[in-house]
Amino acid sequence: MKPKNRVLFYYPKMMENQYPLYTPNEVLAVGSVLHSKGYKVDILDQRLIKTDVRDLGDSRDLLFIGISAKIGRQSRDGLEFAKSVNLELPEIPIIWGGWAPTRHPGEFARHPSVDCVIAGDGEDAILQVAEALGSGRDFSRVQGAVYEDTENDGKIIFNPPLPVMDLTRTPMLNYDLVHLDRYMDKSGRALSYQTTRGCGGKCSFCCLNDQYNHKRSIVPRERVIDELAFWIKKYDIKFISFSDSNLFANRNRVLKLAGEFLRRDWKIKWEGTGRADQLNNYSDEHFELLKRSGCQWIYTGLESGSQRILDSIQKRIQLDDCTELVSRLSKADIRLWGHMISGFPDETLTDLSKSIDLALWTKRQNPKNKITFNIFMPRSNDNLIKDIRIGSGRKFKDMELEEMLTVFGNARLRMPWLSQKMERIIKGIYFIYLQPYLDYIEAEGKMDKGNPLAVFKSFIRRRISMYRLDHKYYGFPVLYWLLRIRNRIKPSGHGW
Ligand code: B12
Ligand code: SF4
Repeated sequence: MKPKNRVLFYYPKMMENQYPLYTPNEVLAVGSVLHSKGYKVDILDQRLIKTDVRDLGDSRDLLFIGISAKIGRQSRDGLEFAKSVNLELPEIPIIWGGWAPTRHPGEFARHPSVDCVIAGDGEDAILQVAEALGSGRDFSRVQGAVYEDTENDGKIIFNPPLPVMDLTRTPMLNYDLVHLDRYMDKSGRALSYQTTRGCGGKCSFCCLNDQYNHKRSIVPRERVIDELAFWIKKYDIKFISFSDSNLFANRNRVLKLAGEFLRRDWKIKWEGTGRADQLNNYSDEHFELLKRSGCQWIYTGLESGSQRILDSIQKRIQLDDCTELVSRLSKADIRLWGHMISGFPDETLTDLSKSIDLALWTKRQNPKNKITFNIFMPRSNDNLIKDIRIGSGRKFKDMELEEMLTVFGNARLRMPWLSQKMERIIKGIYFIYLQPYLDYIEAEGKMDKGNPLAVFKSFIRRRISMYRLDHKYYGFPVLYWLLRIRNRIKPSGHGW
């Protein structure tokens, strides 16, 4: 019998109708390593085509299936697929990797649809997995592997952890492994590219440092340019989404990259993420250079409009840094995409009001700016997480993996570190009031088209949202109650 040398990576869906859609770099990173060593690699991106296990065809040459997942919907979708593989192709091992299994390795490893978890950067481990399975060995020599020892009462084995990957050692991402034509932004064909890992920040709510231990790993600048040049030419790429958590940390490096985009006359658009304090070290001329080189969006964690909260989450940023950045980017005509979080343990109504004011102010500075408002979730090693529950259900610490995964983004999530009133207000703002108001500022009057009943409903919802947020009045939450009742009768994605 021929040795099995095909590996299939399954990249689950994250949300409905995701757009723009960027390349699944998580599986491309590990797939490219295997491909460079002669394995045949297939990538099934569920955001493009929904795959049923029966579509997999002949599985005789299939060594294993790899699934990548972030917390929430992606993990849930991945598990559904893994269960169907278990039923139809029980002999195929399923290996999990990515941020969700990395943060909850024991819980994943205990699940019957998980044969092994790779916790951490997967480039080295994936080869060790392929070699182990190819030669009939178990995972005991795979660094970073977490798995159930079936011969030892199902004990979970945690192999020694993986170091942060040295990005000078990784092979070039092989975008030929996906259909690049299908990854699009408004400007055209798009790819996602990571030039660094890690961040250097110390924000208490962020899981990045648990993973990278404050270390950064960097792809040499010359290599970034060579690789981008190769793919831009090959596929006529029009948009690059840099997926570094902190692209703008090293100003000289970024300015040199932007200068090179201009010198080579690539005519691309691009976006990246940075911290407000570091971005303010760029001069207006620097912003102008970034704009000319195609910089369209800068993402930043504004987190809160309250200095007290910024201090308590160790953001190590002054509120003035955030407002200064918003003003300067508006002047430079670079759009800002601010991420904000609400529901921190010591957050008061006054802090929350300041955040809403900052969100609305940011939007008014440039209506094309975007604000994403998130609800605070404790990190998996945080004591707060143990006691959270959904409705009157079990505590997080007693939940099995599948139940645990329903917690994220669920309106029925109980947040015991907040008063009931504060929890209701935050959910009302997150699920009902803020988005229609922000959209309205962007579209200012152009929104009312289509079905008259839908127009009327959205008009009412918007008016109520605007009244509440402008007057900071959250009493008598009729919409909130109505949504809860409706979702009890007809459950929606957000739970309620
Ligand atoms: C870009 C990005 C996105 C993009 C999606 C990327 C895409 N392909 O389209 C968008 C914006 C859509 C997104 C969405 C979300 N994201 Co996001 N995202 C990122 C970001 C910035 C980069 C990811 C990336 O491209 N990495 C590049 C690859 C090469 O590296 P990697 O992901 O670390 O993968 C390595 C290992 O994890 C491992 N690995 C990965 N998959 C597999 C599979 C196998 C089989 C193996 C063996 C190994 C393995 O090997 C890889 C190479 O070493 C990261 C932060 C970061 N810097 O990593 C956050 C991050 C992953 N996202 C995060 C979060 C929270 C989310 C959301 C849940 C946010 C939200 N509230 O909705 C959603 C997910 C929606 C859902 N429920 O499914 C968290 C993860 C938290 C967690 N514990 O899962 C991160 C870490 C940000 C943070 N600091 O909190 N995200
Ligand atoms: S600056 Fe951003 S990526 Fe860095 S630790 Fe803080 S939240 Fe995480």
